[in-house]
Amino acid sequence: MPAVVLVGAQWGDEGKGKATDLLGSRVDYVVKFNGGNNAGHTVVIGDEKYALHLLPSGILSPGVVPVIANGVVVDIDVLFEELDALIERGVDVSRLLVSGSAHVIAGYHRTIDKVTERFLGKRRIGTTGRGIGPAYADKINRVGIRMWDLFDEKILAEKVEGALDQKNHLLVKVYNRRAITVEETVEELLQHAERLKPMVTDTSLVLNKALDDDKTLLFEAGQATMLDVDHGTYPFVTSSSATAGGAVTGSGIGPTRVTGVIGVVKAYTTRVGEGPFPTELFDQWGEYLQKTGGEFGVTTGRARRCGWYDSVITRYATRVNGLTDLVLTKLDVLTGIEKIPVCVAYDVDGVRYDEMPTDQTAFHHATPVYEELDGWWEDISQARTFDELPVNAQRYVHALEEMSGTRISAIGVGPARDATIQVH
Ligand code: 2SA
Ligand code: GDP
Ligand code: MG
Repeated sequence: MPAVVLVGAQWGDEGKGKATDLLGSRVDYVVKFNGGNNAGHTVVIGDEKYALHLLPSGILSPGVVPVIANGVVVDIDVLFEELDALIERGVDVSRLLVSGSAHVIAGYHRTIDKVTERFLGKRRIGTTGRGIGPAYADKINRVGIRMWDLFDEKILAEKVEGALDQKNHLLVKVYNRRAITVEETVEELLQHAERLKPMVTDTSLVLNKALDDDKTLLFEAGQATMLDVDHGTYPFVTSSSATAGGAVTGSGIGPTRVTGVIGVVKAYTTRVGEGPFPTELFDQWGEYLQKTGGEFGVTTGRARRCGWYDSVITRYATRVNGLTDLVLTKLDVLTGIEKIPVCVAYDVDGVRYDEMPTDQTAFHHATPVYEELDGWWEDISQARTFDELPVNAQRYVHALEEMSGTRISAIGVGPARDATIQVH
């Protein structure tokens, strides 16, 4: 009964969508346990390219049961937009299950997300503007709306009233916006309630039964370790638990049932949104990685910030997630660079740090200590075994493996499903 968690080891967009899709043929359930439609996962199957946001990437694998678990925040309009777009492309989405305990993103969450960012000015987080933070804030503040609430109009109206109480005060008095009415929100939320009803269930019960029946489960994280609300670069993080522990609270399975944790890591580093990033490049190499790697946000289209590989981050991700394996992606993007710098430690005001400083002031002051590895010139996009990689590419992989302390079990050499080298 394997239950494997797949997480991003950096700041997101490591290629979790592709990795999930690859494992899709071997699993029975793919579970999204955190975040919402802030995520952007790209899956390339033959000539077809899919960009998934709210739906788990496993929805593209025939026979897999995709699950949106309790830890997710759901924008119902987006859910149906995404489902309809997939149906139009011939994808069978009929097995989707949604947790009744998942929280709802309402129009007021999107509004508050946007006005807060504007209000913060240069202290802004650089959110995706999808209402994620305000929806989680309501959850923690115990004024959230859950899926179950949509099926009792009286309860829903009461809860919406409670949720709007303080928000309207803030919107009108602080942000100079109009008040949002209970009626318009209830109407918005009930729009798809009937269509939603058959999908909504106790997904914790479903998943535990599946484990009892020896089914295989894959838990697909949105965002990544460095964006985790506890373990990331707070406050420049998302509002959910994007690390492996989040799979447990976010789905209602016990920690003893998790059998493996895969970290997905890019052969270099990217970040979208604000916040510290020690290996960020501001020269032609940053531009080179951005262009060659096609580094643009899948949800917002924003250009991603780019930098060299940072092994301090991967060591940290190994530790806080308990990683058992790494999937290294985008190795092909590094082809043609004579010397590839890799960050092995930080210098913080003259002091060397081999481990991640969790004191954010120190992290903001961290400058990378680089080691240079020899590059390769051969096109590696057609390599399908480790031996087919040029010696220097093999050395690069082994060096990363050693620095992170986790074995690299697969290597991505292109966006397509088959552009992958299985190592273990
Ligand atoms: P939010 O909207 O509250 O979750 O934003 C908070 C921070 O989390 C970052 N974040 C992301 N970082 C990388 N990729 C994400 N998904 C999209 C993608 C992003 C896009 O796949 O490209 O299209 O811009 C994602 N989602 C959230 C965000 O940038 C903030 O730093
Ligand atoms: P996710 O959020 O972690 O699922 O990643 P994204 O889909 O946001 O971004 C990863 C991007 O890299 C997508 O455009 C993928 O198609 C692409 N990709 C994934 N693996 C590889 C790889 O090994 N090589 C190349 N060149 N592209 C890859
Ligand atoms: Mg992404």
